[in-house]
Amino acid sequence: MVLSEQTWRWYGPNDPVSLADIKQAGATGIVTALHHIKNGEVWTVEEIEKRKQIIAEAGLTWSVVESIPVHEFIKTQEGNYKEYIENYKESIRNLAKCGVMIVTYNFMPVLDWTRTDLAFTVADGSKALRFERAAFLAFDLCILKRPGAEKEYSAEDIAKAKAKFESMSQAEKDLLVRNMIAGLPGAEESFTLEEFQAQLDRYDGINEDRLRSNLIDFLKEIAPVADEVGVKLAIHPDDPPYAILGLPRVLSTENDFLKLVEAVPNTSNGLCFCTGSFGVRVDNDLVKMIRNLGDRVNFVHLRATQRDAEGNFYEANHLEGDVDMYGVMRGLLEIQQKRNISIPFRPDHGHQMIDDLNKKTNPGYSCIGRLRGLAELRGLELGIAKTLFAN
Ligand code: DNO
Repeated sequence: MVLSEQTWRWYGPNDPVSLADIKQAGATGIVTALHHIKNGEVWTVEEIEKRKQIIAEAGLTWSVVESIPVHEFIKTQEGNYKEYIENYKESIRNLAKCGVMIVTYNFMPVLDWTRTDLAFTVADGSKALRFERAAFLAFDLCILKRPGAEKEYSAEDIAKAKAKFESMSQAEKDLLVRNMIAGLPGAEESFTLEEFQAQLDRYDGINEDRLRSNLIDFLKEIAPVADEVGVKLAIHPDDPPYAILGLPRVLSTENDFLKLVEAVPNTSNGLCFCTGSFGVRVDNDLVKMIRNLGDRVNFVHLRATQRDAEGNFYEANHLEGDVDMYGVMRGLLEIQQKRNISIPFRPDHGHQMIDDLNKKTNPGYSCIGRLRGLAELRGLELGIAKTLFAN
């Protein structure tokens, strides 16, 4: 019987959640990145070894990189992007030399994940991350005032944006701007409003097809290197999984991923199956997806989102919300038996709760909420595994 490797995202030595805490949470693998190295530069063997050592001293293993960021110039194919691709290959080779064999990345233009509210109080008093569509519209139409944005929305949406904007205090508006563009944990960039608009402008003339073909070009370069050294790649889906702010998106559905595999069939070309990101779309059937894409799933993020009819969603407890976590876990277990390998998962995000409510934490990455998530997910996995695949 093959079970998942249970991992935990750690932001490095400055993370308020320590390696000792993670050990007590029961995870064995660490998911981390060298955030101090500038986006686009090579991760040297020396720097990788240093980090690996710190993790090993705590009795843990660096199992997954999340993420080597993809430089914006690679996404738009401008400037010295070829040099950045060469650097990326070098980082992959160096990680392999150190035995760190799974590399997560994403290809979302400008922003990594996006939320409007980082402290949404749910019924039990804990705090969750939330995407409120009206606030998002207010940001786009009334704060950023993105040129041409009104043409992309219905009259109803525009009215919604105005009503929301007018109901907000200055402090609430400032907070919304910060949440949107100041960089959530793991995002490598943060911007002022002017810088942000300038970044959006770089994508003028880059539609979905063009972005996809740039991604395929990038993969055609890095996948053969990853194949050669035995590294598995794991692209993270778009979060939220649809176009925002006039920017194209290319990894929001099963079909999006299949297009990548068709263009770049290399064995290293794989997916980070994130239930929280994919799960925001009603048309993404997660249980079907994990079964269909299972051969290419190299890493898994488990969390549940709760949608409503207005296009809002918040992050529910791991076993609640719209995600059929039982079905996904069962699918994950089946592919692990079939492939006879242990696939790492991590409890993705968690509510800020109990003592963490009084601490300064990384949004989504406080300790106790993820501890609850890991415990629930681990129990779910073991329960299904013992029932279906005992011995
Ligand atoms: C959010 C995360 C993202 C993700 C990156 C992968 O919590 O899931 O930051 O790590 O998009 O490159």
